[in-house]
Amino acid sequence: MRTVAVVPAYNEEATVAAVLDRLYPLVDELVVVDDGSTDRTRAEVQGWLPGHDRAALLSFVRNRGMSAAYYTALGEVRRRFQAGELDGDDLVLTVDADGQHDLTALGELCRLTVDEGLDALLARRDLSDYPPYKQFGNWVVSAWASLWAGHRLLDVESGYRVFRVAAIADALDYYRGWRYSETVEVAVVLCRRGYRVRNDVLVPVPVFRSRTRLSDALVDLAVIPRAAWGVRRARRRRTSPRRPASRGAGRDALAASPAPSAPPGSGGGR
Ligand SMILES: Nc1nc2c(ncn2[C@@H]2O[C@H](COP(=O)(O)OP(=O)(O)OP(=O)(O)O)[C@@H](O)[C@H]2O)c(=O)[nH]1
Ligand SMILES: [Mg+2]
Repeated sequence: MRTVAVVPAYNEEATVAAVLDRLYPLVDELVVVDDGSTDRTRAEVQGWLPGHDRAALLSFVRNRGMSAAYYTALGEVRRRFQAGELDGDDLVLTVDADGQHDLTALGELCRLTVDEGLDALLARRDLSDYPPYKQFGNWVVSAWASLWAGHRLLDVESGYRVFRVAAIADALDYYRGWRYSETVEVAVVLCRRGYRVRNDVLVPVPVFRSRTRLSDALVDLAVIPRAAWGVRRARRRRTSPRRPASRGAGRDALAASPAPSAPPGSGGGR
């Protein structure tokens, strides 16, 4: 089982190299996505890369948002999975570049994912030291997401996550994400697709830093129903006898492919 870490970074010159230093020994591969940073983030990563041959840097010329950074890196994971370079049971880990995620918990998160046969473990950040408005916002978004996911989610905005490769590759067909919405969309999509998701494992948060705004929470609230409906619409299309043979053929081929991307409960899961 391989582990591939994805680290989106936007203007994180102060912390990114230290995060990569700590993360590198814990994983098999590491991909940093520099999201068009305007500070020295890219230079920091480029300076760090020599001697770390299991790591790679993807760079955007201009800032495209956290969701685009994730989508690009995870799309590459899906491509490698489809090419047979990664196994469906390999793990993808996502970690912020700002030092907000306590990496001493990473081994335990991976162990739980494997031992419990989970498709995704979204670590629940201990936000008790965060301001009340931030905790309340997180609670509202998580409660709203739970409603649409049909599964209790306790910190749906968490970017500290472990995914089984086959599950995340499948989920990419159902969302794209905008600004910060990738985290909430992928959680809802995975639950609606019937994957085994946990979001209750509490991890400490070593540093307080928050750049998200009220408008980001509003975007998240708006896209959650869209993510749930996207899964439902795709299911309908796939079962509809009136669907023209050529429409959506590529996606159908992926969903109909045997075991790896089929969710549990549909007959092809682990
Ligand atoms: N803010 C921001 N972060 C980005 C962007 N693109 C990539 N990132 C990275 O995405 C990760 C998450 O961003 P944060 O701003 O920490 O967001 P968060 O941790 O979900 O939210 P908070 O709990 O408010 O900190 C960090 O590693 C960022 O560097 C972007 O366009 N804006
Ligand atoms: Mg963060």
